[in-house]
Amino acid sequence: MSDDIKLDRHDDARAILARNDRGGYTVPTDRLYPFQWNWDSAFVAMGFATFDIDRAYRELERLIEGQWEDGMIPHIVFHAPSDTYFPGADVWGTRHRIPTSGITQPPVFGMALRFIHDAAVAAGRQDALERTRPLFAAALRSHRWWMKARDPERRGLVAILHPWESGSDNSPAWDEALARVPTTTTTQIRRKDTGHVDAAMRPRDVDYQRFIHLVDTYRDCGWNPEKQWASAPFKVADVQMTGILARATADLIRLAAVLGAQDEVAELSEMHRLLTEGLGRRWRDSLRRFVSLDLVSGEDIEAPTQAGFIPLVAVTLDGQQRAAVAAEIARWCDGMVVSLPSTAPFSPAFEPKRYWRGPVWAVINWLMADGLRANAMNELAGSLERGTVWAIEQAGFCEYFDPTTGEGLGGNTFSWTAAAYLVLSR
Ligand code: 9WN
Repeated sequence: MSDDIKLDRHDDARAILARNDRGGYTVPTDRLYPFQWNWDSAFVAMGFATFDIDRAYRELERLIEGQWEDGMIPHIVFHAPSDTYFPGADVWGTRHRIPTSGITQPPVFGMALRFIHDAAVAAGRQDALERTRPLFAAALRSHRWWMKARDPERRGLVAILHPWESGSDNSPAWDEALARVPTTTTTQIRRKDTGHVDAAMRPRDVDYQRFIHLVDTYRDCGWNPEKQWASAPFKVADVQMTGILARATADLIRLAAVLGAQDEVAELSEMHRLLTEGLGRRWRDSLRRFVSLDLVSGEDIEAPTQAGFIPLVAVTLDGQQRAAVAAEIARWCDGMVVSLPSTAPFSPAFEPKRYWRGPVWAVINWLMADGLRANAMNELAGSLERGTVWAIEQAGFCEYFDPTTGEGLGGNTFSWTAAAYLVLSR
């Protein structure tokens, strides 16, 4: 790695964010994803915070324009029409004043808010508290929604009702649970993604049939959370989602303290206790990682995906667990040009070019490095960060990378890859 030419791409990264700016919010990339996506925007906001605090706050402010009355922050906010993406606003049929999708995505929002607040304070911004306060209120409402709507049985684990919610759409983690979902749809499927990107790097048609079957089902529930919970044919208590929620909750506790919101500190601390205890019960010694729970079958989901390590952002491992995680990650990285593959290369499900079934994602490495560092595994964290920066410098700001070759894949000029570069190469 050290023999390659080192390229400084900070200016390029900022230029990508500027180019994908649509007026205070950032699209993930032009055409392929022409709206505001929830967790993309949270990562992007942190990227902005490295050089433009106002714009960082603005990204989150625009995202919560889509927040529902019940507190959910939708996974897509359709601020302006575009016909280059399927499924568009008409398919979702939701009733918010700005059209949105009807499902959510990982709540990186709380993490981003703390990151931006700290950056604002470090920059000596007098208006930091004033800017942070309403966003904190929105984040708190969304965390309450998560606990109520997605952990009604109080397991200390939040569930996804659609693979798109996980952000890891066609991960092998969902294969068994998704196989139970019928392929019939009332909505006509008109994929646009495969017109922008090679179909071999995208989810398959049968995945889309099931994705849209789920959208049809929940739209028929009028997007009511209780009805959806009762009729969901796909329901997974996801350790990646829960890990991010728990970590964001810890970040909100810190912000609540700074804002002098004592009742909220207590409320969030209870939430945090529930979630970290829930995660603790999902650790498996034999697999050397955490496992999600299929709430329809009651079975552990053992497919080896990156999700198994994400709880490190929220939980403190003991010495034995740390050694186990280090050994398991080394096994996944063995022989790879770029790590961490999103599916273990020794798994039969591994496909190095197909979306969430193998490729490396910069924002996943960002979370991984964060979690490893929080667990005092600094060397491994540094190596994942350097590997990510190197991959971007060699291949560009691609959506994801082939771990076996380092080739850049999917969409180009990707906002969250640019944000990851800005943050990880600081
Ligand atoms: C569906 C925008 C999003 C990311 C997801 C990624 C992909 C959408 C799609 O793109 O999902 O939400 O149409 O494939 O899987 O993580 O937020 O970049």
